Amino acid sequence: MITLLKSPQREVKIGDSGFIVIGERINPTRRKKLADALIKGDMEQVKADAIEQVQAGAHVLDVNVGAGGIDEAATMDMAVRAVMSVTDVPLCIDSAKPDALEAGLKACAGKALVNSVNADPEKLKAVLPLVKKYNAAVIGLAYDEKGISENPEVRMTAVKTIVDAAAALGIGREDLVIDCLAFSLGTNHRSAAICLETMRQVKTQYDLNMVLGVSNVSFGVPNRSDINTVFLSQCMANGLTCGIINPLDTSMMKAFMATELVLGRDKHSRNWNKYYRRGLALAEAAKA
Ligand code: THG
Repeated sequence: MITLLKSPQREVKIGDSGFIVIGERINPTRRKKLADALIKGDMEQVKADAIEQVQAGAHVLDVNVGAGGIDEAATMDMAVRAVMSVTDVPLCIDSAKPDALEAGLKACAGKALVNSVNADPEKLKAVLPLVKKYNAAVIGLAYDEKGISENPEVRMTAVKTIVDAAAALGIGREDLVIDCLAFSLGTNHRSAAICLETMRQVKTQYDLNMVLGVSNVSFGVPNRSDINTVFLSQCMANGLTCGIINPLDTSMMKAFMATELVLGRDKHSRNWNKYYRRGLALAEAAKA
C-alpha cells in the first residue's frame, strides 16, 4: 500500500521505500515563543523551524497553529504559505477545526495529508468531503464519538467506520493513514501495548499505512528518549510506516534508521552507512 504525497517539487511515498519522518515542531503546544509569534502573524519562527527540520531529515512537515485566542484558519493560510516559501516538502495540515484544514488545503500546492478525522459521524461529514475536494490523503484516528477505548477491538470498530466512510466518498484506501493512538505511559502503563495490538490488527486486516505521534507515549515519564526510541522500533516492527517526530532528536533519527536495518529494509546498509559518514564529516568539520 503506497500513500503518495506531493509538493510542486517532490513526491513522497509512504509505505514503499523507507520510514517517513513527519516533522512535528511547527506546533505551538508547549512553545510559548512560537504561540506568541503566531498570534502576531509573525512567520519568521515558522520558516526557521521548517528549514531546520528539512535539513535534519524530515520528509514531510506537520503544520499546526492551534493556540488560544488565534484565528486558526487565517493563521494556517499564512503558515502554509510561509513553509512553502522556504522548503519543498509535502505538508501535513494539522487542526481540529475543519475551516482551518480547508484554509491549509487551499494554500497548499500539491497533495497534502490532512491531520485528521476520527469515526465521529459529525467529524467524518465535515472532513472527508474536504479530503475528496482537494485530492488529499487523510489520517484516521482510531476513536469515535463515544471516546477513546482501551480495547483494541473497539479501536478497530472506529477504523472500520473510517474505512467505510472514505470508500463511500470514493476516497481510496491508499489515501488513508491510520493513527492507532499513542498516549502517555505515565497515565496508563498499558497504553503502548494497546496501541501496538491495534496496529497488528490494522496491519493484518487492512494493510493500511499507519502513523503515530510517537513521543506522546513518554509525556510525564523520566528519560523520555529511551522510551520513545524503543517504542518507535516496536511500532515499526508492527507496521508503522510514518511518524510525527522531532527530526532534531538524533536519538529518534538513529532509532528509525537502525530499525530499518535490523528489519532488513536498508539494502546494503546504504542509509545507515550514509548517516554514519555524515556524522563523521560533521565531527571533522567541528574539529577544524
Ligand atoms: N497524532 C496525530 N497528530 C498529532 C499527534 C498525534 N499532532 C500533534 C501531536 N500528536 C504530534 N506533535 C507534537 C508536537 C510537539 C510535541 C509533541 C508532539 C512536543 N513538543 C515539545 C515538548 O512538549 O517538549 C515542545 C518543545 C520543543 O520542541 O521545542 O513534545 O498523536 N495524527
